[in-house]
Amino acid sequence: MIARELIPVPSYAEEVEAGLTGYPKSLPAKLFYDAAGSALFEDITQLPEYYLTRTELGILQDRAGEIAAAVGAGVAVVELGAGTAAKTCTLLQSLVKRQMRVPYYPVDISSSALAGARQRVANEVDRVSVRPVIADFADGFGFLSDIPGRKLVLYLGSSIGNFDPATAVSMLTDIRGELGTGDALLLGTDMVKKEKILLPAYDDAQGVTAEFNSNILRRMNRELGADFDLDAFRHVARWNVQQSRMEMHLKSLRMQTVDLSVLRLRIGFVPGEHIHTENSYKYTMPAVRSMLSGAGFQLVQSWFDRKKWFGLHLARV
Ligand code: AVJ
Repeated sequence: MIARELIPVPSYAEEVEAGLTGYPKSLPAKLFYDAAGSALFEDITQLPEYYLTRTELGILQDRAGEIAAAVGAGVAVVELGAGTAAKTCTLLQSLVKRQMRVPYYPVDISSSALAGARQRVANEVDRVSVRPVIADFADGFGFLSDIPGRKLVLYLGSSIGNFDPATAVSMLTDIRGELGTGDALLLGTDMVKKEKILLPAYDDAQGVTAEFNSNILRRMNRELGADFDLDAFRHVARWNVQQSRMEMHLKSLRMQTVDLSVLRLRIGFVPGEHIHTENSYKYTMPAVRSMLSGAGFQLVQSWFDRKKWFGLHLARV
C-alpha cells in the first residue's frame, strides 16, 4: 500500500494541459466548479428539466423514516460533497428520533458551502452536532477513519455518475477501506430512462446548462490567460446508449487557435472538433449491484421515486 501523501495530485494547470493536448480533447468535469460554476450548478438544480435534485429530495422526504429504520440507531452521519446540506435535513430528522444526538460531518472542498451547511442544519434540526470537514477527495478518504463510532456515509446527488465504472468501483473501494463492520453507505444514482427526458435535463431551454458548460472556457481565460472566444464554441449534450451516459461537449464552430499564455501553449481546433467536458453515467439495478459488490459492499435496500427515475441504495460493509 502506497501512503496517500506520496501520490501527487495534479494542479488545475496540469489537468488543463493534459486534457487539451490529448486526443480527443477533454477536460475533467470537476474543473466546472469555480465560484461561478458552483453558482450555475445551483441554478441547474432549480430548472424544470433537471429532475435529479428534486426527485432525490422527494425520495428522501417520503422514505426518511424507512431509511432510518434500515440504518438502525447509533450512527454518525458523514456526507461526502455535502455542499450546503440542502437534502440532508429530513434524513437527520428521522435519525434523531432513534438516538439522543446525531453527529453530522458534512465533508466538502468549499468552506463557504460548509458554513451554509452548519447554518441550515442548526436552523432546521435539533440534537444534531455539526462537525464540518474540509477535504479534497483527490487526497483520499483517510479522514473517515478519524471519525469515531458507527458511520453512515452519504454520497448523494448522482455525484458518482461523473466517474467511469472502473473509477467508481475503485473510489468506493477506497471508501470501503476506511470503514468497519456495521458501517453503511447511502448512494444516490440517476437511473437509465428515455432519451427524451435525459437530453433536456442536460440542454435546458433557458441555456443555463450551456452557460455552465462554457464557464469552463471562461475559467481558463481568467486563470490561465487563455483567449477562448466563447461564441466560437457550442454546447452539445448527447446520450451515449452503449456507455449508458449523458455526455457534454463544447464544439468548435470554426477553425481556430487558442492561446493559453500561462501554460505557454497554443491549441488548434478544426471545425466541428469537440472538447469532451463531462460524463454523467445512468444506472440500471444490475450496474448498481455490480458496482457495490465490486467495491466490497452488500446492497441492503433500494428506494425509488414512482417513475424509478432516481435510486437511493443502502449498502453495508
Ligand atoms: C453534479 C455530476 C450530478 O451529472 O447531473 C448537471 C452535473 N452537469 N448538469 C450531473 C451536471 C450538467 C451533475 N452532477
